Amino acid sequence: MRTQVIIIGGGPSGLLLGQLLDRSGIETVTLERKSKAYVLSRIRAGVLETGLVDQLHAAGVGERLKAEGFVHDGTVISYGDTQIRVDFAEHTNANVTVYGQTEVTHDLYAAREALKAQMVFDVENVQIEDADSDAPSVVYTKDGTQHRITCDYIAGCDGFHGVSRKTIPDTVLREYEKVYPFGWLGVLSETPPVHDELIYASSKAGFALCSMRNENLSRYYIQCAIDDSPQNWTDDAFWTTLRERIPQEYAETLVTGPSIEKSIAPLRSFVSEPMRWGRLFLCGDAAHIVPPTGAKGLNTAASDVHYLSQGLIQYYDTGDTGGIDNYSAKALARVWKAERFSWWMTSLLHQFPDQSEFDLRMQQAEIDFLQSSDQAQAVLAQNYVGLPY
Ligand code: RFL
Ligand code: PHB
Repeated sequence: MRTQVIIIGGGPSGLLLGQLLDRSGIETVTLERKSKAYVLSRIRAGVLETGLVDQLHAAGVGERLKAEGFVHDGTVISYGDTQIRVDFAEHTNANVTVYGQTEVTHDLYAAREALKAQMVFDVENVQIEDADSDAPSVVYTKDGTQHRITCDYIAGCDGFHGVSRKTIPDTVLREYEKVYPFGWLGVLSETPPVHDELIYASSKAGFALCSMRNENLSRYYIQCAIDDSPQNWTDDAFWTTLRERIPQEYAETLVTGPSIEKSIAPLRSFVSEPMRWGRLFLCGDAAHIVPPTGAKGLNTAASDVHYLSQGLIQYYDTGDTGGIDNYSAKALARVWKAERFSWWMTSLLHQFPDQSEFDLRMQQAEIDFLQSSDQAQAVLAQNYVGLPY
C-alpha cells in the first residue's frame, strides 16, 4: 500500500494534522496504537489558545466548540494572601477558550470519520524504515498480520512514549530535560466551578488549580508528591487539601461532590531537537513536554501542526519545500518560549522540597512585581493567551 503522508498517533496532533491535510487533498493514513474509546477516555488539557481555536475552525470542527466553549478574558493568580487578576482582554485584545481536550478529540474523530479518513486502530510493533531516504515506509502489525505502507513523508504524532523520536539516531538528536520533584493530582467532579475564571493558587502547603469544563463540571488539581498514588486520596482528603490551598473566599464557597476521575500527572520540561530527520517530522508531545502550569501542552502541539500542515500543503500545491525545510526551526522557536513560560509559572507557584528561604523570597518578590507592574501582567497575559504563530 502507498499513501502521501503517514501519521503515527491518533491523539489531538495526529487528528488535527490529518484533518487539515485531507481537506487540502493530501492523502493520509493514521496509525493509532490504542482504540478510539481509549484515546477518548484520557482527561487532559482544558485551555485553548485562539491559534488552536482558529485551526479547529479551519479543520471544520469549530461548531460545538463555538457553542459550548467558554471564553475567558482573564485569570486569577493567588500567592499566600496576594491575589492578582490578570486581564487578558486589557493587555492583549485576545482571550482563551475553556473546552476540554477530550471534547476536541471527540470532535476531530467525528470529522475524520465524516471524511472517511483512513485510520487504523490497535496497531502493534510500528516501525519507521528509511526515513532518511527518498522511499520511507512504515511497518506495523494488526491482528497478527504485518503490513507495510510506503509514503512521501511521516508525521510522528505519537506522544512522549512513541516510536518516532526513538527512530532518530542518537548522533542527530539532542534532548533537554528537567523533571520536577512533584506531580499534580487531578479530580473531575460534577459540581459547579468555584469561580468563573481559573485560579492558580500557591500556598505554604503547595500549589492548587481551580479549572472547569462547563457549568456543572469542575477540574481541580493539587500539587502532590512525585511517588504519590490516586488510591492514597479519598475524595474528602482531596477537598480538604484543596480548600487549604485556595483563597478563603473560594474555600468557603467551594461545592464538593464525588470525583468521577482521579489521576496523577508527573511534571516535566522536555525538548528534543531537531524536529525533523529526513522525511520524518515530530509533532506535539513526541518532540516536547511542558509542565501543565500555563496550559501550553496541547497548544504547543497545535502550533507544530500549523507549521507542518502549511509546509506540506505548500509542497503538494507548488513543489516548494521551503515550508517543510523551515519546519523544525520555526516550531522550535515557539516551543522554547512556551517551555520558558511553563517553567516560569511552575517555579513561581509550587513548593519545592529543597526550597530555601532565599528561594521563597524570590517567589514573593516576583509576585510583588507582578502585582505592581502593568507590564509584568501584560507579559504574563501575552504568553498565556499564546504567542503568535
Ligand atoms: P498524545 O495526546 O500523547 O497522543 C499521542 C497518540 O499516539 C499514540 N501512540 C502511538 N500510535 C501508534 N504507534 C505508536 N507506537 C504509538 N505510540 C503512541 C498514543 O496512543 C496517543 O493516542 O500527544 P499529542 O497528540 O501530541 O497531544 C499532546 C497533548 O495530549 C498534550 O500536550 C497535553 O494533553 C499535555 N497535558 C496537558 N496539557 C495541558 O495543556 N493541560 C493539562 O492539564 C494537561 N494534562 C497532559 C495532561 C499530558 C498528560 N500525559 C501525556 C501524561 C495530563 C497528562 C496525564
Ligand atoms: C485543565 O483544565 O485541565 C487545566 C487548565 C489549566 C492548566 C492546566 C490544566 O494550566
